[in-house]
Amino acid sequence: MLLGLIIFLVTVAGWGLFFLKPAWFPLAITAAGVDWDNQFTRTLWITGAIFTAAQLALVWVIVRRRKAVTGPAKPEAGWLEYVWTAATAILFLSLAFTGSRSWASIPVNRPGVEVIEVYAHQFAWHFRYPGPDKRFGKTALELISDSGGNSLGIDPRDSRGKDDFVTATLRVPVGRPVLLVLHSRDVIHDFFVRELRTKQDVVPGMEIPLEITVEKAGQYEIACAELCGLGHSQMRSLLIALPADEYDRWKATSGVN
Ligand SMILES: [Cu+2]
Repeated sequence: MLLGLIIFLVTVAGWGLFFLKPAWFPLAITAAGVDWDNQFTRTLWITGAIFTAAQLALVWVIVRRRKAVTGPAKPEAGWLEYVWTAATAILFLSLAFTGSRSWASIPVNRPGVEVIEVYAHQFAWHFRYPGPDKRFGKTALELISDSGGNSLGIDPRDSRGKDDFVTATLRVPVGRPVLLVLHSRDVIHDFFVRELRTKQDVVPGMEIPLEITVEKAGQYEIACAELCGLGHSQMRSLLIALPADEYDRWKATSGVN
């Protein structure tokens, strides 16, 4: 009986956490993020209902067992096994299908989208903008010099890079897509912004594209979500989403930041 009570209380506590939401996600700031949240909520409602039904059935069985059951055991209902196995399979496949549809809606490498380069290294983030010519200058590993103020290894001989500028916070325009191209110069890092609902590994030797369209102005924390060394917990920056006209003004005046 005590066990039945404990199971019942655990179930009620589960409902409480779901409905009262003492701790929950911050609001999503992209259309894709809202879509994933809806998918998550749908999944939680369905699995929550099944969880509740299963827990209550368990409580019922525990309570009922106290009234001594005697007599010959009933034969098992084989068809029931088929029913719940098939129902579970259909349910999970439909959730996987709707989920994969919403994941597949992420755009990849569309032409004409503004590119911003993201550089991760132990233990900081840098962001490079191409300047008015909209082209990035070359970079080279051997040119990297933290003490010389060139932590990305930008090649000063490449004229395309003359107007590039590098910032310590990531500014993006609201309502306009930008393509982040992620680089790491040392170990694996992970670009994580809770409000984007996105975690993307940043792998040395690779250029990883990540398109985002932020719909809500504000400041959001960028954290590294891959344990990358002793300073990992300090590896943070800010994503600042500005109204598009303000962003354009900022960019126009940001040869030096
Ligand atoms: Cu890290």
